[in-house]
Amino acid sequence: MFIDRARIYIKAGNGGKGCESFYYKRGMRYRRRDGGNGGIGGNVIMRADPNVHTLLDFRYRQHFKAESGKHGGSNLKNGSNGEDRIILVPPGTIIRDEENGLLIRDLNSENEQVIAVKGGAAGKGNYRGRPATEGGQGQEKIISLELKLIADVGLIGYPNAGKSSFVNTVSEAKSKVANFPFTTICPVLGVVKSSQSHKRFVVADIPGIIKDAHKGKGLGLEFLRHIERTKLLLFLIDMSAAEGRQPVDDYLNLINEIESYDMQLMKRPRVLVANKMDLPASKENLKDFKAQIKEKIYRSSCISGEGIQKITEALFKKLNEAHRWENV
Ligand SMILES: Nc1nc2c(ncn2[C@@H]2O[C@H](COP(=O)(O)OP(=O)(O)OP(=O)(O)O)[C@@H](O)[C@H]2O)c(=O)[nH]1
Ligand SMILES: [Mg+2]
Repeated sequence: MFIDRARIYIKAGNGGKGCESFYYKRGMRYRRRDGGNGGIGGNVIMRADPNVHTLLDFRYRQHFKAESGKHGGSNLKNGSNGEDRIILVPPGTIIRDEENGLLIRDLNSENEQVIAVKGGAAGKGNYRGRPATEGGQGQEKIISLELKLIADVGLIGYPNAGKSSFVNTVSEAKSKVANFPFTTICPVLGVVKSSQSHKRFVVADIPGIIKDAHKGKGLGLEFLRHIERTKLLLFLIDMSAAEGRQPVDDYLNLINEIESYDMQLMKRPRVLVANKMDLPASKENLKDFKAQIKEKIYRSSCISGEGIQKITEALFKKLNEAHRWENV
C-alpha cells in the first residue's frame, strides 16, 4: 500500500460576533452604542515542510479546524482574531478540492504555503450606529492530498536487481533489502552528497517492475508517478541472471513498460548499470549484453563497492548538465 494519498476535512474559523451594547450613565441624554467588533476567523494553511516525508499521519487524523474569532465586547472591546491552523505536508504535495477536483496548489518548494480555506469575516459591533452583525462562517472543504516525491534520479529495475542496496550504498537511506521480490513497496528517498563539493541530489528507490506491469502484474506501474519529475533515470540490471531471465530481456522489458506508461519518460537522459558484477556468471552475461545493447554500461557491485564511485560521478555530471542543483 502506498501512503501517498490522503483525504482530509478542513474548516476555517468563524468570524466572531459583533457586540450589541449600550453605555448609559445618569445624566446622559442618550445611551451610547459601545459594542466592539468580533475577531476574524483563522485560516487553514497548508505548508510544505522539508522535515515531513510522508502523508502517513493523515491516516490517523483527518479533521483539522482553525480557531474562530472571539466575539466583540462592550466598551468598544474588539474580539481577538482566531489563530491560523497550519498543516505540514511534504514538499511535492498536490492539493485539490475533492468536490470538483480543482487544483488548489502544487506545493513544490520547501516552505511554500497556501491558504486552503479562509476564515470568516469579523462581525461588526454596534458602535458605528448600526445594529451589530454576526461573524461570517469559515469556509470548509474536503481536500485531497497527493504526494509525488521530488527526486532527481529515479531507479528502474526488476525486483531483486539490487535497487535498494544501491540506494543504501550511495546515500544514507535505509531502504529495506532482502532476497525476495517486491521487498520495496513504498518509495524511499536517499540524498547523495558529493565528496568534492556541496552539491547533492536525491535518488528515489521504487518497487520493482516486471513484464506486463502495465497490465497490473506485480505491483503495477502506478508508483511510477513518483519518478515523473526526475531529471534522470537509472536502469539497474541484475547481470548475474540469478533468476533465470536474460539481462537483455530484462532491459528491453523495462523500456517497454516505461514506454507504455509514458512515452515522455523514456526521453529522459538515462544511465545504464550492470549490477551484481561480483558474482561469477555476471562477466559472461555482460559480454552478451554488450554485444546486443550499444549503450554506455556502468558496472557495479553493491557488495564489493565496485563502480559505485564512478556511477555517482556520472550522475552528478549528467545532472549538472540538466541544471538542477540544490546546495546543502
Ligand atoms: N552478490 C550481490 N548481491 C546483491 C548485489 N546487490 C544486491 N544484492 C542482493 O540482492 C538481493 C535483493 O536486493 P534488493 O536491494 O532488496 O533488491 P531490490 O531491487 O530493491 O528488490 P525489490 O525491492 O524487491 O524490487 C539482496 O539479497 C541483496 O543482498 C550485488 O551487487 N551483488
Ligand atoms: Mg527494493
